[in-house]
Amino acid sequence: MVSKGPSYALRNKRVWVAGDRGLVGSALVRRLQNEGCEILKAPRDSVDLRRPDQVERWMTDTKPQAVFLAAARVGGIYANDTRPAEFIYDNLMIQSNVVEASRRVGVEKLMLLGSSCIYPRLAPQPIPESALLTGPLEPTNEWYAVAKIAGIKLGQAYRRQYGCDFISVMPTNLYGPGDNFDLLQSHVVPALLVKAHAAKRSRAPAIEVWGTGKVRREFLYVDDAADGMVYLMQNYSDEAIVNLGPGSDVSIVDLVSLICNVVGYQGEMKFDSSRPDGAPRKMVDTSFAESLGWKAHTSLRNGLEQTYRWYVDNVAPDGKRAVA
Ligand code: GFB
Repeated sequence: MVSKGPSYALRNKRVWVAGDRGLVGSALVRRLQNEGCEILKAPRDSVDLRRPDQVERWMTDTKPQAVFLAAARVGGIYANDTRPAEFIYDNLMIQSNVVEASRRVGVEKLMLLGSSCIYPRLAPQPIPESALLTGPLEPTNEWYAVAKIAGIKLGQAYRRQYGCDFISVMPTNLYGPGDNFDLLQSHVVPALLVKAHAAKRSRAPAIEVWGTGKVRREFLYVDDAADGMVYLMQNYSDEAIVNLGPGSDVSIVDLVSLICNVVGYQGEMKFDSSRPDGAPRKMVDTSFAESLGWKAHTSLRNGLEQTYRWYVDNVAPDGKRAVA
């Protein structure tokens, strides 16, 4: 039986969002604005989270009481597959340094962020938290997954040996404002928004879609993810990991159709089967998070519309920022 643990209010606390400029970190900063806490952000030029001395100095100086570890080396299927050393080394170092320094400076509560790719490639669907370490990983992201599994185990070990209140959440594929729209680094949602937008502007007859388009993914809007993380930080305290997702998935073909509809592009899809598909499916079982009192609420269409608007306003070469 998992205990819910006492409520941990963030009000008036010093809360460090590690990775505040990333997709998840920036959403956490937006969400935490409602909690009446002091949000700490580490300066990028002087705090390299891969360096233990720099992390410990920053935490000793700033004394955070709560930490969201949203900093990570992340990327889509191509980036994961082609830069395995960075994905395993950077993530192992960032997690180890922040977890150990959190123990040393007496952080009251810390949340580690994992990913649904920690589960076996052929896990039962929807994937329960108990599927962790029950089978082989998806090869295109095993380096990242191994690092994230080590992060989970690190948090659990510190809870057992030192009594640290460290918890871990496993979100599904995330998307939203602040995402990375570089085609060689990005995940499928930002990549297809960029491609559909460019094809619409140039009146191209088709856009390129990697793989077969038959695999399925579950997409969680990043502001929902941040809401779930803040909720669990305040209401959950135990060793077991917690899945976060909207509770439904979609094939890549259907996702791309929806993206084209949101962008207003009416051309064809051209599938590049020389590119990998990755895992056939990875939809998580969210019943544990629901039993703790949290549920996502943004529909995929609504989330894509908001993400597209943000892309046009902030990143697109022909967008407002470029014009201003
Ligand atoms: O989002 P994505 O890169 O990550 O790819 P994964 C999802 C699916 O979309 C794959 C297909 O089947 C891709 O082949 N896809 C189609 C595309 N067109 C494109 C495109 O233009 N760009 C991209 N990126 N994909 C990641 C992991 O896997 O999921 C990470 O590599 C992380 O470790 C993340 O866990 C959540 O879902 O396949």
